[in-house]
This record gives sequence, C-alpha cells and structure tokens, in this order.
Amino acid sequence: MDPSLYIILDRTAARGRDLEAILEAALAGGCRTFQLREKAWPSGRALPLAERLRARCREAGAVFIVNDRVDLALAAGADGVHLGQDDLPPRAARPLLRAGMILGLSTHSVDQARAAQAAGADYVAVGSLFPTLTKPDFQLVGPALVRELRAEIRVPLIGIGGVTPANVAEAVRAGADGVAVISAVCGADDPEAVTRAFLDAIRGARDLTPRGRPL
Ligand code: TZP
Ligand code: MG
Repeated sequence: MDPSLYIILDRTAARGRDLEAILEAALAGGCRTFQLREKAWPSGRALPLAERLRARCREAGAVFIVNDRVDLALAAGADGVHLGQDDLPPRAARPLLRAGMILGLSTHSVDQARAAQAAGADYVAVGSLFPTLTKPDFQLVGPALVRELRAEIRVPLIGIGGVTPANVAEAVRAGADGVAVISAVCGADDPEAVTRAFLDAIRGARDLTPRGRPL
C-alpha cells in the first residue's frame, strides 16, 4: 500500500457524480490507494458498488479499502477495512479478516494512536489536521499531532481532515507518510488534475524534508 495519497470515495461528497468516474480520474492522476466510504446505504445496497470499485482497483494495481464495515469489506473482497473509534475494535475485527488484509484505524489523540499501533493497525490515520466541512464536529488536532506522534508510530501515519493541495506540504513536513482526502477530490471539478496536484505537492514537500522518502 502506497500511503502517499489515499482517496476516500464518498457519494455525498461527490455531488451526485458517479464514484466510478471519480475513481477512473484519480487512477489517471496517479493515485493507487482508495477507500469506499458509504454512510447511508445498507450493506446489501452498497455491495455491488464495492465489488465494481474493488475489481477496477485490482485491475489498476490499486489498493481498495472499505470504511466502517468488516462484513462489506469481506464480501466485496476488499484489500482491507478502515475502522473508527466507534466501530468494531481491532481485537474483534482482526480475527474476522482474511490473512494479509489491511486494518487501518482512525485516531484523534496521542493515546488513541498509541493504542491503534499496539493493537496491530497496519496504518494509523490522525485528524482532523485542518478545518473541514465533511466532519465539522471533529476535533481539530492540527499537524502538531502528527509531529508529536512521528517518532513513535512505525506504521504509516496518514493525516486526514481538510487536506488540500495547498496545505498538504504542512502535513508532510510534520512527518505524515501521506494524506487521506474526501472533498478535495470527490468534490473537485477536475478530480484527475487535483490528484496530480496532490502528488506533485507531496513529492515536492518530501524533497524539502530531511527524512523525505522517494515515492
Ligand atoms: N476523519 C477525520 S476528518 C474526516 C474524517 C473522515 C473528514 C475528511 O474529509 P475531507 O473532506 O477530506 O476534509
Ligand atoms: Mg467508521
């Protein structure tokens, strides 16, 4: 899994547009890590979409992760599942996953991030880094939390929340291995161009970061 740019496909943020079209544009723009975030549809309704997205990701050599629901991730043959603090805890979710499946966890504090790593998360997401309308009630932790966690989190550390091509360098300079984004891509007029802009900005920020790693 390349954590550099992790695009979360969310129907609500897509303003009525097709998630498959957004996936296609983002693949053309160079992203290879995706998540389906479907908050409203029951699993039976979401499954055909999840299966189509998974099939296209596999064909393109991209990783496909399902948000919130272990059952949907398994049924769709996803590469992993992403769980928040109120979803199944990792001790309950991990035994249900197939061997090698990715388990990603959302965290919003030092303690939560430490606990996620100790519980065997394959990556740890932290946020919100910046103000966002996608989750306006969310606690703003800022890039400062990434900076604080960097030394002790050994799995990929992914910043989330309000990230745009204009501020992504701040997240990378704080030590994030990558960023997860919803509205900046799903809500964009040109998702392919925004994807390219993100990847260019991430590469540029890494070149200027002492511990910068090539993509
Ligand atoms: N978790 C923390 S902030 C957030 C989530 C799911 C929303 C991110 O959405 P956006 O549109 O990229 O700010
Ligand atoms: Mg969740």
